[in-house]
Amino acid sequence: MRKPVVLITGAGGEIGHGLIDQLALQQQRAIVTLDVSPLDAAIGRKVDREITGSILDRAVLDRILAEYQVELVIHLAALLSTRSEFTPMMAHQVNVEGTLNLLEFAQHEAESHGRPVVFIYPSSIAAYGIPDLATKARAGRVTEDEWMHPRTMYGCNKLYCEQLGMYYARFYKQLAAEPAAGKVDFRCVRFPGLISGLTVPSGGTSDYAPEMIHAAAKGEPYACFVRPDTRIPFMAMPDGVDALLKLAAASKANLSRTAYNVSAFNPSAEEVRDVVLNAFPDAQLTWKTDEKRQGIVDSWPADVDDSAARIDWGFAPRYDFQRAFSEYLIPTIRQRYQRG
Ligand code: AKB
Repeated sequence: MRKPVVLITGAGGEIGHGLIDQLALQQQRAIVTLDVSPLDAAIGRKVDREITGSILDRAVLDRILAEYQVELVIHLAALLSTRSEFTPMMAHQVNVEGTLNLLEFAQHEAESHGRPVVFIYPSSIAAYGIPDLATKARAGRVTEDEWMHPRTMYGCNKLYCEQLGMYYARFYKQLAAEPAAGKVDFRCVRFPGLISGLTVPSGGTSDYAPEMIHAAAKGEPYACFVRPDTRIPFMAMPDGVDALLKLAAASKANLSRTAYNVSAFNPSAEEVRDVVLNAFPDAQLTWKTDEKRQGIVDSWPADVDDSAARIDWGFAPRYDFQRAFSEYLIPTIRQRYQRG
């Protein structure tokens, strides 16, 4: 008898750390993880099975299909926006072909055990593309169906995979003799910049905010690569993890869409620097704009309308800007570096 599980891909990444902690506390399903790198021991010991392998390796997915009854897929494996700009073909392979492999996997799992598989997919504000700063200012709080003209490979990947997920959920093999759609219950959040106290940021263009905090806590100088007036939406990682779990547990009847905006606060880069300096007065935080990365962040919205998530499945972030820093980020990151 195959044991029901939740499969987490990219489990060793920034979201995975907090997610595994929460899933282990919930104890609703056994936890199986798939990542190209071994997990940190702190989270590895909380999972039931840790598989080191690639989402591009279909033989690995076939083995998981044979061994487990996967009821929930949380697909975190991805190359983020900055890294994807340096390796666009690899980004397409991992972000798109890897996601397609997982959607096929979920389809076969659902066909095998006869119940839909909930597929949770973290998209991003990178799916948006606003042409210039004047338009960004006029656009204000962007809804899910506006400005979907991404300017990065990562944003293109995320937007296309949102559409792929909807295809599997609603139209998969629509010309077949037997209906095959509806077995993958695809659900997606468009994350803002996520800031974690537990992990060091890697490869994102929104990473200037967490990089600032980590550098200040380590006593290292940091030159912020965006202008002081740069403004995009952010969220503390615990709220990001809670959003994924809340969407996964939501009744499908309440979901009016497959992709939802979520956000919590949208400070300027200067406001982030001010709150970090307040916590670390000796921090050496300067400005050195990288015009190319600035262009990416300027194409992302200053804020998003997340009312659909709040209405449909009760999204409600715990941390506003001040609390995110005073109660979570500063104490967690300070402790991280005091431990050494
Ligand atoms: C990135 O910067 O690439 C990510 C994102 C905004 O999705 N953090």
